[in-house]
Amino acid sequence: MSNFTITTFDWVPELPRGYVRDIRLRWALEEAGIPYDIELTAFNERENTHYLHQPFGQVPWLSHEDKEIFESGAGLLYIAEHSDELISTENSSSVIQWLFAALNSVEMASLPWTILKFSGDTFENDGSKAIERFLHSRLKHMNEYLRERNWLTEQFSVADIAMADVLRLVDRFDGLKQYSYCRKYLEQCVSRAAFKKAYKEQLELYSTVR
Ligand SMILES: N[C@@H](CCC(=O)N[C@@H](CS)C(=O)NCC(=O)O)C(=O)O
Repeated sequence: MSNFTITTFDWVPELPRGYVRDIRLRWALEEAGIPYDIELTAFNERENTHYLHQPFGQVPWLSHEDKEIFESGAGLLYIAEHSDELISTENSSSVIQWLFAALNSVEMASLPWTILKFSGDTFENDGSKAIERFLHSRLKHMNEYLRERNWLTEQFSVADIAMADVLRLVDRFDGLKQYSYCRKYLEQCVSRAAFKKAYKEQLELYSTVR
């Protein structure tokens, strides 16, 4: 099998290091035991060709054989198709629905909140308060769902990779304080060897390249 390649930025500011979404693909490939290469694309001066791979000028994208996939969620599904570890035929619809829930129900609420946090907002105006309420309305239900569960579906899957990565960013800004089951779930996810390796290697990349 020819190698998978993940393309990510050649540099990012300090704050997002460890949180660049290539980590989702690294993590999945590590879980699956599939070898992969990392290629770099310029962060500061995005070349026109970047948009041929990722129409929004973002990262990551995944390349394999004659295929190229942008959107980390699509990349996760593609990797799952090449591994029995990350999606099983009996529960694929359940994994797919939870992968979408991670990106379309939870990350949809968490991302505006983390952008406000990144920018130092103090959550005093009505707009910010509404975004905070939106996030908590999602976390409240996630916490309940995770009360009796180790993983989103019967076994660890790409949906857990997406959900854990979404929750990780919320946790970074202490947003999971009141959600003990979310915290326990996240802890279980990030204590996996595959995550630790993916995380370490992303940090190493940004500490050595410029
Ligand atoms: N929905 C996209 C989001 C990708 C994304 O936000 N990538 C960030 C890095 S984690 C990025 O490229 N940021 C730079 C930018 O938006 O210009 C995915 O999941 O792949």
